[in-house]
Amino acid sequence: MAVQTKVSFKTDAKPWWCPGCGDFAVLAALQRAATQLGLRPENVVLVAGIGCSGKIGDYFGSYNIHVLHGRTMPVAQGIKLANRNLTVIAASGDGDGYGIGLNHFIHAVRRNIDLTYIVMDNHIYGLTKGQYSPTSEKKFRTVTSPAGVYEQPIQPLVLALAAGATFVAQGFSSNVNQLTDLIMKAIRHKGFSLVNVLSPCVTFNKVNTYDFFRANLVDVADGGGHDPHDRTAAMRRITETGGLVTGLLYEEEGPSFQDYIPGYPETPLTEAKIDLPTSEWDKILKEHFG
Ligand SMILES: Cc1ncc(C[n+]2csc(CCOP(=O)(O)OP(=O)(O)O)c2C)c(N)n1
Ligand code: SF4
Repeated sequence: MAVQTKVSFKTDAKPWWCPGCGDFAVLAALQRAATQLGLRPENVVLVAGIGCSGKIGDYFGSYNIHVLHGRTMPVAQGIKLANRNLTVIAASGDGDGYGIGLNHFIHAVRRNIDLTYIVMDNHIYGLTKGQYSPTSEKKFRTVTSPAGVYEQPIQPLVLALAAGATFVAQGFSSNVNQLTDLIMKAIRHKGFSLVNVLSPCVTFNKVNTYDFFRANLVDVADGGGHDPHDRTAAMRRITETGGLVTGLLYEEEGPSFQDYIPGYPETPLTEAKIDLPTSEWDKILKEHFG
């Protein structure tokens, strides 16, 4: 029997991110998590959105699809439904995931298909050079909010919990060990898992910096923590800390979407024999296209 050696999930591509960008740490944590879980590149798909964050797909050595802006969720869910044997991971920025992709995000959460969603949340649009995003704080001055943001920011962790999320965690780029652990737990979780990562944009966000997060973040265990199976307690903790809390905030075990599909556990769609006689195929074409 062939001995399988651990793989590093590295590629030859040279990261294009600005020196110091928080996304380097997210990549490192994801590579470590996949390696430590003993995953094989041929069984993993990374679905990346558009943004600096979306470049992660080029640097992570598995199958990778770089999809349209805001569309990681439909593609990731489709892949998992077609082939349950794959580990499906999606990666977005806060603009990609919580702006243009927000509607898909909410439905993916409540649908609870077994995949892991990593959102690199830098509170700004990095790729397009510094416009405010759905998670930008009020009064934050950017090129599109010269007098400061007027809008209330989205709180993605609470939003996910309100939509029925079964796994919600938050990491910080400066704590790769914790982030690796959270990603491993998220991948192991049976159902949809959200890992929001506070991942500083060192070029365009001079407010939510590494120093800002180091000074303001608390660990979920600080002060005794809360029961991670208690949705209301998790929401309270996030609200009380203004979202500045890292760790596993909520986890619920139970069936995921796929468990309800008749026949799904036996044969993945990609391996199912779907033979359609030409006569049937012609009939369908005629019915729909005349
Ligand atoms: C349909 C569409 N609208 C707008 C854009 C322009 N655009 C590209 S990336 C982006 C936002 C990037 O911000 P974020 O998702 O937070 O990622 P970051 O670059 O900060 O990692 C926008 C608006 C686009 N590529 N496609
Ligand atoms: S612009 Fe910001 S988010 Fe983009 S690579 Fe540079 S530091 Fe990272």
